[in-house]
Amino acid sequence: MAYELPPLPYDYNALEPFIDVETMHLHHDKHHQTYITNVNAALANHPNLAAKSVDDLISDLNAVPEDIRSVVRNNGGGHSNHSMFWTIMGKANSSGIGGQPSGDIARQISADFGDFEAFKKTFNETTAKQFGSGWGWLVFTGGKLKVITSANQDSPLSQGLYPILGNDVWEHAYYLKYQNKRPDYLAAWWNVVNWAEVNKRFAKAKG
Ligand code: MN3
Repeated sequence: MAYELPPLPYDYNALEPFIDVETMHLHHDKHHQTYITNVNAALANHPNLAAKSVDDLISDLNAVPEDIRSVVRNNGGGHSNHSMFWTIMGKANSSGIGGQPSGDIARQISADFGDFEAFKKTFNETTAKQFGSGWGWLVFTGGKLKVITSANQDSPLSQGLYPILGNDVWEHAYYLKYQNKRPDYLAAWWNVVNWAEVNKRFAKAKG
C-alpha cells in the first residue's frame, strides 16, 4: 500500500501569526507530498517494505536494499518527520497549545533542564546551530530527556530513539516569514506546540 499525505489536523491558517498560511501550503502540500511520491517510487518493486509503516521502515534501514537505501532514508525520513511535525502543533491561542508544558513532560523537563525556559534555551540554541538543513529533536534516552539534531531528513528512529518532539529547520519551514532569522522562528514555534500530543509521544518514548 502506497503511503498517502495525511491531512493537516487543523486549517492551513491555524498557526498564524507564528507560521504563515503560505508556508503551510507549500510545506504540507508540496514538500511533504514530494517525500511521499519519492519513497513510494523507490518501494514500487518492494511490496514487503511498502507494507510497513513509514516509522517501521526507517527504524530498520538495514532491511532496505542498498540501491534504494539513501532514497528511502531521505524521503521515508521526510514522510515520517513531517507526519510527526503536523500533529505536535495546534491552533494558535487555543487551550493546551503553546504556553507552559503540562503533564509528565512538564515534570521531566523540570527534572532534566531545571525549568521550561532553560529547556527552550537549550533546544533553540542547539537547533539554531544545525548547519544547513535538518531537525532539532527531543528524545528520551538513559532515563533522561536529551536535545539532539540531525542533518537532512535523518530521523532519531533510525538510531533507535523515539522523537518526542521535533522542529524542522529546513529553510522551506520558515524562510517566507522569517528569512534568514532561524532563531526568531525557533523562538516563535513554541507558541504552537501541542502539549497533549507531546505527552502522548513522551509516554511512547518511555515504552
Ligand atoms: Mn520540512
